[in-house]
Amino acid sequence: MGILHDYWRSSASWRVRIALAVKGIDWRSHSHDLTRNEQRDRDYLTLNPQGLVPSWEEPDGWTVSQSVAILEYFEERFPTPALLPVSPRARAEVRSLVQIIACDIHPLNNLRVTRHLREQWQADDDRVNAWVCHWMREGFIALEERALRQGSARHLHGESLTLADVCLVPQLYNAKRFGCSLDDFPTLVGIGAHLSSLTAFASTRPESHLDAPR
Ligand SMILES: N[C@@H](CCC(=O)N[C@@H](CS)C(=O)NCC(=O)O)C(=O)O
Repeated sequence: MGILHDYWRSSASWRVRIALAVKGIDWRSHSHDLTRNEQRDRDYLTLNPQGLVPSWEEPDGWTVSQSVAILEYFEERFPTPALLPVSPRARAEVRSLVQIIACDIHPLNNLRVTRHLREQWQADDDRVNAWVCHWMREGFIALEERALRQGSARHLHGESLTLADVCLVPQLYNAKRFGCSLDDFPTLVGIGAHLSSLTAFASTRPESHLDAPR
């Protein structure tokens, strides 16, 4: 059985948990408490020198980090049900949506970035939240427009579930967590509501994680 090194509230880890559920892959969690900096423990750094979750570890010890690399690996190794469309153009479009979230929104709002803002630049909670919501908004403006243009009320791309949806829901969760307004993003909110009702999303949500505080 594979091991997902994760943390209950990590949105990058949640992406992977959703894909595991969609594809019916057996796994267990090894949780690293980010509030206690356990992602920087020596043992974990030997697995992932970057000291971030998630990482995916297979029974023979082979390990890969970076949520999108893990998602793409699952796609190749367990192709059905597919989370990428068939045509090269559609695949590129889905990957473009994924990268808006995974490359251009999430990294700017990550714990190590917000910690740096606090420690090096004396940002208080209000300033940190303003920073987070600014970058969230920038990305969501583009995603909302893309969602409107393609016209589905249930998915970020086309009429079936894709990696773009897998990345969207955890990012919307982050927006709510930081108190960022979603008023200007009704299409994204609607898509998020539909997706959140699906078992693969509902069963893997942060609050359902075994290590979430009760
Ligand atoms: N690009 C990475 C981002 C991973 C990442 O930033 N993970 C966060 C949790 S969502 C983390 O481990 N933060 C710990 C820290 O910033 O020290 C991925 O997609 O896996």
